[in-house]
Amino acid sequence: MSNRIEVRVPDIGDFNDVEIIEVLVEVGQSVDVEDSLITIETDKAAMDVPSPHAGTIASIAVSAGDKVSEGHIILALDSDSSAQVEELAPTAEPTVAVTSVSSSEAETVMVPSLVELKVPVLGDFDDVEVIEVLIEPGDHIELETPLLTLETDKAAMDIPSEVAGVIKEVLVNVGDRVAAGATVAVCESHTAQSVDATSEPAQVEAAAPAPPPAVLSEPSAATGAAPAALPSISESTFKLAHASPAIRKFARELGVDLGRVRGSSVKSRINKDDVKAFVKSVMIGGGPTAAPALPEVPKVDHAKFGTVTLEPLTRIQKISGPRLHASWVNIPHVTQNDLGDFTKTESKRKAMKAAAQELAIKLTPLAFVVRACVVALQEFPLFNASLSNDGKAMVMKDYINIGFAADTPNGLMVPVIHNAQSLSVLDIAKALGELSLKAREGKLKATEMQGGSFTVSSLGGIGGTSFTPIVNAPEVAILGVSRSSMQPVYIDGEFVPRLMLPLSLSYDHRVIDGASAARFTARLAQLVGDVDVLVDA
Ligand code: CAO
Repeated sequence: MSNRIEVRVPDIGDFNDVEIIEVLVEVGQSVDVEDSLITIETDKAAMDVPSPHAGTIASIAVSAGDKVSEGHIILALDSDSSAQVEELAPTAEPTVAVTSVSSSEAETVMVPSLVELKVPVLGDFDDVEVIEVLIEPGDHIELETPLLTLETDKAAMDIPSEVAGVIKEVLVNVGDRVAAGATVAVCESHTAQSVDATSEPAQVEAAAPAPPPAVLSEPSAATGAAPAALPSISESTFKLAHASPAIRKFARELGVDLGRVRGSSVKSRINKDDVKAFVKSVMIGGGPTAAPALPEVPKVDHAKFGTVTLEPLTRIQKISGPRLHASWVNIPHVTQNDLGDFTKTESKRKAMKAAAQELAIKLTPLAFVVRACVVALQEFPLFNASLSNDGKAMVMKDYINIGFAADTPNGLMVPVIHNAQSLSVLDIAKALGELSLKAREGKLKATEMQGGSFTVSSLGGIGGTSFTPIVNAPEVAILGVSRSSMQPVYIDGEFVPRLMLPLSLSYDHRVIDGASAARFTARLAQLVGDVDVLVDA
């Protein structure tokens, strides 16, 4: 004989007459504990009713479209031991989903127990940093629900739960370091146990249904607007997004392209709230985190047209590429071009060059340009500022830290000259030489590439007449310098030969308007020729 169990609608909060939108099982089907039986929908959310026992579906008492309330019989289930069907009134205990009665001596009940959730063996790693805690007390978790994200120097990994249940206590915080075996949380889990049916009836509990999912369509319902479609996932940008495996899975479930989501956690890592905020902003018709869908670049099988070889990107290219791309797609760029009369400054540079060389300093035009930028930035502090993370304010800085693009065998690097406001042209030239040497040798420290407030990209040693540098976000402006050349300039009624230096200022048009940029660039053009200010200041 089998043990027949009647499965009823569990406590579903304040809802009555809730519609069944899907019956997920059929007669004769085998189910495991926690397998979903039906999906019901309230006006706030859809939720699945899980099976409290393993067994075979004997009969189904409901159909899609039926309205049910707590205690309503859903179906009968034959579990392994002998039994007879007996209908029971719904229990008052909130988490009771089903009661079972057996004519035999023993019956199976779900008994709660506290389980310590521990960090598993982490391969070669121990003492690993917790970068995200994904659970909190009261959370209902399933088998494999991610609990934490850990980050080694090689990768981020999620620690999944080995049991289903309810989190009672969380024992770690972001920033803690853990090793294999460390207890991270305590979970109340329910395990099947045989009890004597002749003894006092045991409190029979099954896990309550999972909490309702976030009601993502609510905003559009509230505004009355038709929900917008989420842009499709671009695998190339999704792959590059800074997010843990759990968040990637969550994003895939919702169809969210992580490449478009702005991360608000440490190091701009994307968390669950960022994904929800992105969906919300798309649903209500766009917002700061919603970007229009980018068309995909066509994928071509180049080998079809001849022999090809693959050369992997360098580590620096892998880092700088996504950053440049992020700046390019997030910042509305405008480039303002101007020419500075560099004639007098070049004469001065030549005059100073030998003395500088004795100090082992290579004095190039760039040092004068950087010095001119410092003076201009002191006069126009907005160009030295950043937009705050929430996009609601400008972060004004009392320091001027000039980054400069350096071409190295491994790719583009941007060392930073800190506190350039207190450096002379010679000091700047010395810093340029030392930092670019370190960059080429791959010896820059992280701190020597951080904290920039304005960037200069000079291609003057190579050539060109102008170019569009990409703003080094979160900075708001960048100066491109091209090669100076002798040009006829009309002064006091006649053309005279002058050494003209091309300047190209790209700026973030969200925070800098065109007139300000033209004034800043014009002032800079004036300053690069004002040798007295540059050298004596
Ligand atoms: N006009 C004319 N000549 C210039 C010049 C300019 N604007 N800028 C530099 N020069 C000359 C220098 O005087 C030097 O000539 P001498 O050896 O005869 O004195 C020569 O060009 C080479 O200069 P340099 O490149 O060694 O030194 P620098 O200070 O100008 O630049 C650095 C240093 C690190 C910025 C440079 O080596 C570099 O890497 N540039 C590339 C930056 C880059 O890649 N930008 C693009 C970023 S976006 O992809």
